[in-house]
Amino acid sequence: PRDPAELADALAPEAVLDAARRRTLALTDCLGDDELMAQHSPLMSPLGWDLAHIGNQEEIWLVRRAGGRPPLRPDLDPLYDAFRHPRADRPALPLLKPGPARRYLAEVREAALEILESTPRHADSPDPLLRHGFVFGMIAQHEQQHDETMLATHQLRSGPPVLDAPPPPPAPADAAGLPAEVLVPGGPFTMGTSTDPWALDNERPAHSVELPPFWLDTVPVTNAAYQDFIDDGGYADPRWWDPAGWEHRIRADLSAPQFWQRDGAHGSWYRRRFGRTEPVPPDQPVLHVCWYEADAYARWAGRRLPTEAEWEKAARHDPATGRDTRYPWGDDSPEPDRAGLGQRHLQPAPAGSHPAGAAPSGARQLLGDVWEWTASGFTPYPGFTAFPYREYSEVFFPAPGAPSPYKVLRGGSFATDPVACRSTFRNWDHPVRRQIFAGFRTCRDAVPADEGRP
Ligand code: AVJ
Ligand code: FE
Repeated sequence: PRDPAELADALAPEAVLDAARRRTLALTDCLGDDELMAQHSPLMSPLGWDLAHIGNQEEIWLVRRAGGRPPLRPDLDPLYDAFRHPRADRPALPLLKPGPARRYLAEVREAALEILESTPRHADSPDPLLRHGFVFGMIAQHEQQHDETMLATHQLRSGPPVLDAPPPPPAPADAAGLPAEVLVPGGPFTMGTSTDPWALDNERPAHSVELPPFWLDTVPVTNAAYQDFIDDGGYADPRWWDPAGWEHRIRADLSAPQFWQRDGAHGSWYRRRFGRTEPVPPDQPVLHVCWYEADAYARWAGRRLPTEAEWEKAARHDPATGRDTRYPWGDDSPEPDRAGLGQRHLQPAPAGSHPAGAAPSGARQLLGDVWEWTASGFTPYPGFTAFPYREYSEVFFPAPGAPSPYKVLRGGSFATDPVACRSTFRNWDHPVRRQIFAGFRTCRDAVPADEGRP
């Protein structure tokens, strides 16, 4: 649906809150208490911290703010405030053990559902938090975002596997014959949104952006293509690297995507995935590369990363109708045949999958499978206002005119839930980060003679 009210109805707060909770429990019920309270990487919280933080945010926003009820556990606020304690310090805090944390989440959820039932959520509600049920959608998205983070923690964990999911279907028959790149015609499009009922503050407001035409990879860069970069000495040649990226590549001794290992100096590549070692599938999008690696690959290929605006235009603008839609394929919801989302598979689908989710240009997999690094830093749109809390986005923006220390990622991954994914959604991370489920695609400027070509 296009109409914000219809969309808000379709989004169904109770169903998305319930789906988030089922995922949260699946990611935490599979481990014992010691493992839940251990830190598997200094970059990540113990899973038990994420668990209670999810409940604490829900208490703050749904029980106290939306419901106007007195606090259930005000003593937990400082423990689960992400800004008060760096991740590395969290294991030493007097955190709730998993049993009490699960009971706390259930108690908060019971209250939240009562509040949901008794709270009017119409479009002209005097409280902007309640309009179209925004705050319920915000909390469902928050829980799903942590579920993706928790899945990244699982990937970093060592020890026997505890998660399993069926493999994605093989690539469709036409995948091998797709053109390498598609043309995105020049002209204006609407970036961001002022009407999407559950869009977060950094996606707002809508504004027109004019772009020259460009050619975009039809699919994300694959493991096979990335191996060509490795085999061609890409990691040994500073010409391809951003100067800060080269310094990082030396210091961190990068030589392949994270979790890859080779069978001898010239043997086949294997990867570790949720506790199992398997051959690297050549036709899947490359995963677990940092921004510097993506940027170096693009330069080696004679191309560049798309800007955030280019990515969004490719993912929502239809030149035939002039409309800017919620998803690459239009405004209908992300069914499984359109996008690899929601942790249904614990790996990306092969490049060229999901023809039903193609963009008007023919580009595939803009949504789902792997987050895509863009060339852009994370900065506010013109007219940005923090809503409802500064710590979601605003504190990550640089001072006006200063460069951002973060790079924007777009499109979501196999680990992202549909409720937390749309063509306007913005994610960001440090350019050195590799544990997130990120890959990339490349692009190049079109020359005027290209316009009008298919
Ligand atoms: C938007 C994914 C960068 O995980 O740091 C979770 C989402 N914000 N709790 C993050 C978030 C507050 C955020 N990212
Ligand atoms: Fe959070």
